[in-house]
Amino acid sequence: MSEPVINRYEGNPILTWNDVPYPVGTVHNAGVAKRSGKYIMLFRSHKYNGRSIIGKAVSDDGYDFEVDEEPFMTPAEEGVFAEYEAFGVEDPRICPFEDHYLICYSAYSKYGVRIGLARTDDFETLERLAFISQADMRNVVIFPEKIGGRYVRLDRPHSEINPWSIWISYSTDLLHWGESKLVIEPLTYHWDEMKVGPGAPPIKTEQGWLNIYHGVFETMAGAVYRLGAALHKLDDPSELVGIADPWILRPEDPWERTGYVPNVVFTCGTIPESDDSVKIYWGGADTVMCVGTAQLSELVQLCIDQPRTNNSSV
Ligand code: BMA
Repeated sequence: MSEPVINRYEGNPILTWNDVPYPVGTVHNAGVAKRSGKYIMLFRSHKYNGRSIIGKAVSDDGYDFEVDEEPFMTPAEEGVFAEYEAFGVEDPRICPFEDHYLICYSAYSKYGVRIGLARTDDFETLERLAFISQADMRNVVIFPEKIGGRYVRLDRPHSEINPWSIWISYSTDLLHWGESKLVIEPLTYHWDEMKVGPGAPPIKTEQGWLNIYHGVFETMAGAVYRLGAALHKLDDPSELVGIADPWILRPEDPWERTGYVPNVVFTCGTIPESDDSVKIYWGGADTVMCVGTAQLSELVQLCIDQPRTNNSSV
């Protein structure tokens, strides 16, 4: 079985800390959106004190990005947001919803990591709306439309008992979430046996919601982060059509295998195009940004034709 459902762009890495006009040590785990024909990337960077901020870069073609002179989002300086963002803001996911872009980001503080929700219409100004989880929660993506009259999200609470898994939650106002239910568990002695988490916001296809997620396997040389694909039912995404058995991307290029955290490919965003192709963006080794393309129909078919046969973690 071959894995090249994703074709790496020959110009990778497409963005590094050298492209950033203010002092940072990394450029990774970026959310992406397409607005008025331009590709907007919100990327995470470590400052020289090890804490993270979010920068913005813009491109005409999705490959060649230019970074703004100043960071897009830094920890809030007052109020409740300041208290819970004191250690940094990380891993933004841009979730298009009607005329807005909802941004789910990880807020770190001495209390742990929780999810902040912000909104922008133009990527010039940003409005923080609320924290939409307690600690400890990471990796939240909001579906691009209401399902059954409610907002829906995939999320990833931490648990000491169950391996870290992908859950689904619902809301009527975007701010209060509940009715949470586990949907994808890591699978024992599989490439994602240690933990899984949502990656990019789900993509609507005729056969279901395509969820490109990350899975982690612990080795003698540390954890390896890869990407996988799952297909959720359109009218009830708590039900799965199938979870592809093989991974769709693994650390392979030198800048994915070595860097700040070795052996990591980690996605926070994709751009589905009108011709069935999808641009998938990922951080390499928590250090640089990369991109590749895949055919949406191939990813969907992989979930249907090569599903896991056993979905239990034990
Ligand atoms: C996860 C998150 C990501 C990071 C990954 C690999 O737990 O912290 O931001 O990319 O680890 O280090």
